[in-house]
Amino acid sequence: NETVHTGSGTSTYSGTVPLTTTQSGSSYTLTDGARGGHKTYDLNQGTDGTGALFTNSSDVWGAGRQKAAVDAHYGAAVTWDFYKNVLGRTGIKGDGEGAYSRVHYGNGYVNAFWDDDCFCMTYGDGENNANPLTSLDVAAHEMSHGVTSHTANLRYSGESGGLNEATSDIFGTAVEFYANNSTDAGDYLIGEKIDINGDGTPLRYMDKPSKDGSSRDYWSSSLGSVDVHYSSGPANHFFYLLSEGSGSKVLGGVSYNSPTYNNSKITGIGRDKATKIWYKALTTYFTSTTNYKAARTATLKATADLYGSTSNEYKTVANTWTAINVK
Ligand code: ASN
Ligand code: ZN
Ligand code: CA
Repeated sequence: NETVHTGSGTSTYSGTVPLTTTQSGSSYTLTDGARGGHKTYDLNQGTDGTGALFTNSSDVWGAGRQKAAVDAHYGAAVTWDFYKNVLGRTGIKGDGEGAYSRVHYGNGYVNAFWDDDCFCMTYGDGENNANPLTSLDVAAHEMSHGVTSHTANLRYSGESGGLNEATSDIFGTAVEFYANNSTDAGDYLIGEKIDINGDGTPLRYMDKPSKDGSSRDYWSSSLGSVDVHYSSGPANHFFYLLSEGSGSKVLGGVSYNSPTYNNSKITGIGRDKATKIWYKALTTYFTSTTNYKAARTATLKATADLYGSTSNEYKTVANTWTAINVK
């Protein structure tokens, strides 16, 4: 008889976390029976198939190869809970079906990815297999690619590709704040835990995306020709400005300083409203070819639906697009 259990695990990046597991005979597996049966597998440095389902003799996890799996299994659960409890979406497709995670992909593989074909997310172990790419914001970023695929299906190139990437950064960040984990309380940085640059700096910054050396802060006519992980910059910047406003701010010990294209001053409407506006736009008005200009129109429609077209929220959304040079 298989039963749903709450175990616990020592993660790589989020401290000690609860894990939803399944008891099978005298052992336990990383199978989340409360979230569509989401499973976590060990690829053991392989690059195809599912490898082995994580199995343990007790419900206390985190030794050796399990450590990255704890992050991945926890990240999928928190992301599931965020979509369900904050946005009213049950599972990636909204139908309650779980996905699965694969950890220890390849050798020294410095990436993580979502794949529509397997309906699964996969994590490398990073340089020298020393820093798995399993932090909570990265897990939520990858799982959110699944949500985008099954909603607006933003084409992964040009401006729509940048909006696709930004959608994953936006919800990855919203999940981190939602989790309010003691070692991972939430910030507007992406991948700050995985040390992908080897010097402790994050992969991306939402307050001022150009701090990474490649991302754009503002829309321009050349935006569609840059890599989608850099053309996401203006939309990430939009989300930061809409949530927190322009100028300097210290939040949870992190300093932010967010400029505007027209030197306008934006007063944020808060992250929760910004998150709901983006999600409503994504699931109601974005299409596979939505570009930045169309995203402005779509989020304004979403804001009118949620808060009315004479609301402060509506005016702030309009002013914030203008502040990243989308008119
Ligand atoms: N980690 C990357 C991402 O999710 C993989 C890719 O380039 N698609 O964006
Ligand atoms: Zn991505
Ligand atoms: Ca983060």
